[in-house]
Amino acid sequence: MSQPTAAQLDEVRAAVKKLLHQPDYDDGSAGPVLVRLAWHSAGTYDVETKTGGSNGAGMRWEAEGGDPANAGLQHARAFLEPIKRQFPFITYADLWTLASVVAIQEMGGPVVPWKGGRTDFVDDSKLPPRGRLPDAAQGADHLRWIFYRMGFNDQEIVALSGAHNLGRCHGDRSGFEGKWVNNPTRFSNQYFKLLKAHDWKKKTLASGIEQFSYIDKEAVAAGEPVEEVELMMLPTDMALLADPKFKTWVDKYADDKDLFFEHFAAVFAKLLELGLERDPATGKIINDDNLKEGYR
Ligand code: ZEM
Repeated sequence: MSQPTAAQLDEVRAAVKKLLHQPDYDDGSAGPVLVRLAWHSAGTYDVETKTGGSNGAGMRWEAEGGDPANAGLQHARAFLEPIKRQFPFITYADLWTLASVVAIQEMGGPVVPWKGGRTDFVDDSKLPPRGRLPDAAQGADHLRWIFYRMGFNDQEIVALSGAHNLGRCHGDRSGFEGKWVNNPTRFSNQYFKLLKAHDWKKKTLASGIEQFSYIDKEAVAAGEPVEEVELMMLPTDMALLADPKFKTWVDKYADDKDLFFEHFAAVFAKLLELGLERDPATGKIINDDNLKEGYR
């Protein structure tokens, strides 16, 4: 099947923009969960075996979509389904990744370069195994183990983690609860600033899950409900502070929003391209088994 034209892709971008505003969902935007969908679609990549990655859109199958690590991402896929139906020329794998870069930009973030041409698996025979995505209950060693496997370095791990400016944790999805920043639908470097600024206290949820919490006591004294002003960090977020090499980058990104935006755009683009080899002249993907086998 031929690639969508630039004009067709602009129509898809416009449709994604329109869909972001969701007054009845979470904090009023589909943006954060769309970003997480793209991240989890790509973050299964393994440099050694060259398996996983955003190509194929494997989360449509139970083996990948039903991975507990992907709980909640059916909401993101459902948001995009009408767009897929309206614009059948775009593959799911392209749509999921394109939607994330549109969302990031619309939420005030950087322009992330995006390239298309991904195909969709026609069955579930090529899905990556479960267990390749990070576990938030772990520390710095685990982060390195997971992200080095994708081909990222320490600086890139910290830059990517800045996506936790967006969205929230849902008790019924990951077991963790709450948001990292006060305005979770606005992309910024606030996550790094707050990570450094506050005295984060360990908090054990009723489920027994441990996370970190900060409550703005002045706001509570001024009458704000605690649920509104409580912010959270995952154990893996705290690991960025505790590990001296990660901390260097937390400091830089907290101080310099432009640097963070520049690095985030580069590393998020790299994430979305994991596993794709392109012809440098045409940009066409040249290592896609789906294409070899005559799939679209
Ligand atoms: Zn997240 N992430 N993530 N992340 N993430 C959650 C939510 C979001 C980790 C993690 O366990 C969790 C990256 C890296 C890592 C987003 C983007 C990116 C949640 C809450 C958890 C538990 C899920 C829920 O309950 O709904 C861990 C351990 C990471 C290792 C560093 C990277 C990289 C991301 C993109 C570049 C986003 C946008 C959300 C918010 C989703 C939403 O629905 O609001």
